[in-house]
Amino acid sequence: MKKDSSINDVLKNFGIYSVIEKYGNGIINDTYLVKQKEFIVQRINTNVFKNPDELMENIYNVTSFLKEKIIQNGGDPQRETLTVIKTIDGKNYYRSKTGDCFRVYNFIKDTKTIEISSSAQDMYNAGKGFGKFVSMLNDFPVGKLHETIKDFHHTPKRVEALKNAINEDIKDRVKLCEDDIEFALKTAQIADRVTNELEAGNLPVRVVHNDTKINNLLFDSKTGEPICVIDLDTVMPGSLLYDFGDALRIGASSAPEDEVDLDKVYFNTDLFKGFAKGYLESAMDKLTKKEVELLAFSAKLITYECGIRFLTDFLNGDTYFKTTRENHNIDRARNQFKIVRDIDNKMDELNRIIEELYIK
Ligand code: ADP
Ligand code: GN1
Ligand code: MG
Repeated sequence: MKKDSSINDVLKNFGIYSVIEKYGNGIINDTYLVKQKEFIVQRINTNVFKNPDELMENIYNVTSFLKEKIIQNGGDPQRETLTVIKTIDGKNYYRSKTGDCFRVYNFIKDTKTIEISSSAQDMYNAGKGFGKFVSMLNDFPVGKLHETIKDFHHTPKRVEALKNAINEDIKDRVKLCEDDIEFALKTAQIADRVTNELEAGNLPVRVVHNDTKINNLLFDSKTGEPICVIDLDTVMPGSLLYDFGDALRIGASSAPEDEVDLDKVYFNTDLFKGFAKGYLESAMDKLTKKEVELLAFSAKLITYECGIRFLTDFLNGDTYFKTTRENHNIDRARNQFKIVRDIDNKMDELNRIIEELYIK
């Protein structure tokens, strides 16, 4: 399925006859807006998500669970979580003859996404949104979830993948990024901190989102209040620290993750504080002492992890993340490493902010 026009044929399988256009800025799935009736249709990236049945079962179960919670809280279940539109034969997604997989959600109206945050108030709202999400899923049965991407946030395994890419050097690109590789390998000593604590049972395994990029949250376009957490492909068992850190990776950055002018790239402690305040207000009662202790560190860890994922993809020939220019992935990696360095310089201040916000 290459042409957007053929999306109309796909939509007939959902009983939808309408006009479509490309939508949003995601870099994994292909997202379309269905006009008039207002649906979102997405081609699932099956290179990334190998088992669409399990993936969609997760999303269906999680959104059904959230809908009940939202109703109990007096909210709007059509607006505050995604609604999976079934195919005319009752399936969670449609597989075309060529093997492409498509799903349809209700389009959530009067909302906006934030690509790069500029105010502590936006980040406070983001923190509330993601904090509420983890809080509402606190009693979702973890064992019911499939692992849609194995070891997604297992940072030490991401380091191993980087080392393999360096050794294989299939695109002869190691010579283009020796300094970046040196930084990545030197910093790898932080990689196992969270996985070790999880394995030792010192951190709880929870149902978490795992991809809390700030544009995976819809905000009310008028009030700026957080409305709906989207992009649920990676909802899996994991640590809440992954969500906290990942939201700050872009959310508290002064620039987009592919900004090449590194003088413009730094970690904004006011944005961090805004997010932490909102997150703790929504989820404080669920957090353990150990989790709180590692909140600031998690921003560094996940930014490092994302940086080495971009670097690995660059070395492997840009096969995972969508790229729109030469060197896109190495630019992203350098940007992330700049943030890692800056977080490191500001770590004492970040920990102090958390201490002040956390009410024991
Ligand atoms: P990707 O995995 O590629 O990031 P997303 O699921 O995040 O895909 O969707 C990409 C973008 O499409 C989002 O950032 C958001 O702007 C928009 N979007 C996705 N689902 C909806 C929805 N149900 N209602 C409104 N906008 C949506
Ligand atoms: C991808 O799907 P999207 O665009 O929200 C990626 C995240 C990365 C992010 C980097 C499934 O997020 O893990 O942090 O890009 N998602 C997947 O921008 O790999
Ligand atoms: Mg997304």
